[in-house]
Amino acid sequence: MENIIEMDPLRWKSEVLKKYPSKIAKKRDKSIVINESDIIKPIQANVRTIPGIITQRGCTYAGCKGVVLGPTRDIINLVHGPIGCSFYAWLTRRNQTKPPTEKDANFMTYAFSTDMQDSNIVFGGENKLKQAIREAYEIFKPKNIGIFSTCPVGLIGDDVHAVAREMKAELGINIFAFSCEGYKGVSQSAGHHIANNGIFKHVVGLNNTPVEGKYKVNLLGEYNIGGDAFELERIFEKIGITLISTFSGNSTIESFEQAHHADLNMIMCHRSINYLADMMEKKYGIPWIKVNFIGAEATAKSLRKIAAYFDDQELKDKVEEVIAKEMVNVKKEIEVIRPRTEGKIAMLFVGGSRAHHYQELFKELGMFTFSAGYEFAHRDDYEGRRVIPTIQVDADSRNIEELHVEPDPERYRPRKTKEEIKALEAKGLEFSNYDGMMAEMQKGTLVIDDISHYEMEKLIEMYHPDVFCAGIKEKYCVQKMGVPLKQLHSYDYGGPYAGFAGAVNFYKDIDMIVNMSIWKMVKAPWEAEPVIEAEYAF
Ligand code: CFM
Repeated sequence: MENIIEMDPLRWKSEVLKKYPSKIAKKRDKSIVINESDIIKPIQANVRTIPGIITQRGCTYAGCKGVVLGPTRDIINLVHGPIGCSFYAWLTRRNQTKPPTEKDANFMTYAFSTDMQDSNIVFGGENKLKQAIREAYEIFKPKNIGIFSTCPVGLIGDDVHAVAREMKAELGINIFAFSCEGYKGVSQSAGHHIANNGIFKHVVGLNNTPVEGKYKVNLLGEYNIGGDAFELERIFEKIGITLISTFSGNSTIESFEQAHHADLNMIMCHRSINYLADMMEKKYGIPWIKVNFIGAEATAKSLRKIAAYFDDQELKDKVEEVIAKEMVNVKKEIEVIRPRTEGKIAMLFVGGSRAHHYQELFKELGMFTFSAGYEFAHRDDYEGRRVIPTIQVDADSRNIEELHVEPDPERYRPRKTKEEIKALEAKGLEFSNYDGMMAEMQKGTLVIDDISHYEMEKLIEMYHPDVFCAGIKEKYCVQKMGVPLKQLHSYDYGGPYAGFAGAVNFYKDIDMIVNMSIWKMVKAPWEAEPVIEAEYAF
């Protein structure tokens, strides 16, 4: 493992801040933390991006339409707005889906848009939206239509919710709308929250037909990028766990309607979906636990948590049996690969949970994550949920509706008694908690929220990591500096990386990436040619 003292994160930080105008330096200072691990330091997160720093972030519409509802196949996700918003959200996130038969609804391959024009902006777009809904219904006969607002919709004041109500009555199918205008929050994170509220209000609980199964669960915050959900479904099936719904990888609205029958909610990506878990607990009495299926060891640990929760010997035995079987191949592969990846350095800058979860896989490869950060996560994703009561509510977060949820008079059913919960907690099972990323990172590592392009360049210049993980916007800039970039949003068309089979895929891909000799031949501009640097002096 690297000697972190020698890596001198303090020098990196002061060099970076020195370059900024003082006001910006002051602001960035709070978002760059040298980790302590034993004491968790506060980090500034979920605040407005500084214009011009070249953020990695996306918009609120992206978080609502693309991220949370995007992977659900039996709904027409109709974008109310200019065509670009729809075109650039058209399957670019690479989530996959598998309808059971060819006859089952799957609208994911389409892009639906009202294609707003200047005249709609001036005279209003509600009629065009109604027409689009009627047209979509006539052609596809969907059972559900979701309407997604883009920036101009909020600016001109189209009432998408009234249109949804009217069209729902006219067509007799479920139609609901999201006020998820791109500017609604400081990032896609606001869109997650808006999507959670909408699904909770308009979908969850609609179907009361009982669901068969001994161990009934929902998986929240798994989006089937690169087929991750398929691998997890395979594992659950082997064990005999009934997965009612996944929010929202390989999912259907139909399955969300029955989600309230589950006895346990598991949260994978805490950032994007914790609201739904909280609301389902309040309304229906379903407890939630944090899980992570990225990493073979992490997968085993999460499976054991499920078994501990149900506290059933048969399930515990089955879980152990499956882990033992699956680990045979994992161990065989990692033993060969690890000597080649051991001690190498990784950096991870991804949206809101992968920058944490993927550190598990790098650990298994013997690699060291020296720097990591989220694009848009909140302080709780860094520091743990205990800081939630202390997070300042600002104008931007106040903008997002907080639903008031009460126990359902007929359907609220505590899944465990208070005593049972206490006994499980005494055995180490944690409920409604997430400790965040910082607690798991080493002392002296660099945690950076909403990293700027300049900071990214500086990381590469000073540390030359063996692999940099981010997305397509960063990929080619980083690679031109001689450092391979692994996309952790789209997986560069690889994957799955979740579960046991996924871990092995990841080991192999990273082995190839960090040991490819081509990178030694690429020189960054500052290595290849002399650079003249100048500074203003006031
Ligand atoms: Fe959750 Fe995601 Fe992520 Fe995310 Fe995303 Fe994504 Fe992501 Mo891209 S829901 S926070 S908004 S794990 S699309 S599947 S990869 S930034 S780290």
